[in-house]
Amino acid sequence: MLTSKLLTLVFVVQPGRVLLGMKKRGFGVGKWNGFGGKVQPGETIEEAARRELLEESGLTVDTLDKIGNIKFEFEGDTELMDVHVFRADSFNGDPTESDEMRPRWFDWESIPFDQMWADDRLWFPLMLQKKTFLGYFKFRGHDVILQHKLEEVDEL
Ligand code: 8OG
Repeated sequence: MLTSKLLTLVFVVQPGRVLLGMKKRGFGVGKWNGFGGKVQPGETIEEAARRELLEESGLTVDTLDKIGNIKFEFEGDTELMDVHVFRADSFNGDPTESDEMRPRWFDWESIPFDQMWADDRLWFPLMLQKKTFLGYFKFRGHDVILQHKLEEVDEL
């Protein structure tokens, strides 16, 4: 039977550029990604998203928009990762390196997909166009997508 783990993922987006962080340790080390992590007991998903964004990038935001939900299955693993994706179009503070992440702005034209999770190049265009989406990806190891579904939805 599959169990699932709730996670968050936040992208700070400005006209023409997006803030990514280089993951310095743990799951996804060496990849550029948004900011996020596990939802802790007693927290809402949005509270967790704000906490991780602050811990990993030093930023706070006034508004977080729910933009996607992606479920990841890893072959041979019974725990599904249920990732709630948010987007913020304005922020407070200066992006600051943390133990976990080294933040950097990327132009939309030069997003480093070769150094990101393989699924990201499929749904990033939707996220950048503010389209809401549902996704499912089954991985073999951390690089090979065995199966996937991705659909745009009116609301989450
Ligand atoms: O707490 P931890 O850093 O382990 O949380 C993992 C983070 O990685 C969390 O923000 C969710 C995110 N994440 C996955 N899989 C994928 C993926 O395939 N693409 C992207 N962009 N992020 C992912 O767990």
